[in-house]
Amino acid sequence: MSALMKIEAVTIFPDYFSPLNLSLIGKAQSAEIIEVKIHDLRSFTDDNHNTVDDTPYGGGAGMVMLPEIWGRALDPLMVDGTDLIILTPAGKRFDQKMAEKFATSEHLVFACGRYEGIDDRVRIHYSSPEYSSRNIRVHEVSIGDYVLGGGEVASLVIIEAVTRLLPGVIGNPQSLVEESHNTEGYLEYPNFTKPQEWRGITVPEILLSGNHGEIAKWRTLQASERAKENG
Ligand code: 6GU
Repeated sequence: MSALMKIEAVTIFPDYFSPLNLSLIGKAQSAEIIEVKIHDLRSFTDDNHNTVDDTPYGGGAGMVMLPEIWGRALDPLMVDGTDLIILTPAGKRFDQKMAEKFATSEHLVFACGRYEGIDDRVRIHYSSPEYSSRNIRVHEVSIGDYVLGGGEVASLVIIEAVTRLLPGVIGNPQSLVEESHNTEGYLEYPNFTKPQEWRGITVPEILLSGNHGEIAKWRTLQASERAKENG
């Protein structure tokens, strides 16, 4: 039996997170494997316009999110053992290995900034010894080399990749075992199901042979062919 993982996100667009009530992640919530809580950053403002950003010191395009508002939102979430994930295109590239590491956390907090980002003092503050001594770690994470409008979709990507690794989320845990045998963490060979012939295309004969040794060899070869093509 594994402990409940708490997942929280702070965002100016809480509605972006409604897909978390669907499918595998929705079920993981019902099964109390994860608990999800979304916080509206604007609820921590105190001016009439609910301001969350301002122009950057030093000039330049875009707006930067205010550290004071972020501090108010994040302070109550920073319990011992928290992993604070700051989404930014300048962050460390998210991959399967990082998903596996986050899957061991008891508490993930996603700070979704707009793409120009959050005042860097927020990262600096929560990275200080006061927090690291309480087992609170800060991670700047990107999901790939392209620019999104904000961190919300990136957070959804990470939450889905992490949640499916938690015990009890995937119906057949053997699929996770097979994935983990692959260095990249996913199946790389092509798959086929019924019918044996579709639109004149037949399933490779070897897959019908029942010879599991030969099937494994064929799949390895196919995987390397595909890797060559897709780089
Ligand atoms: Cl985490 N944020 C933004 N704004 N753009 C991204 C990203 C994150 N990852 C890739 N592009």
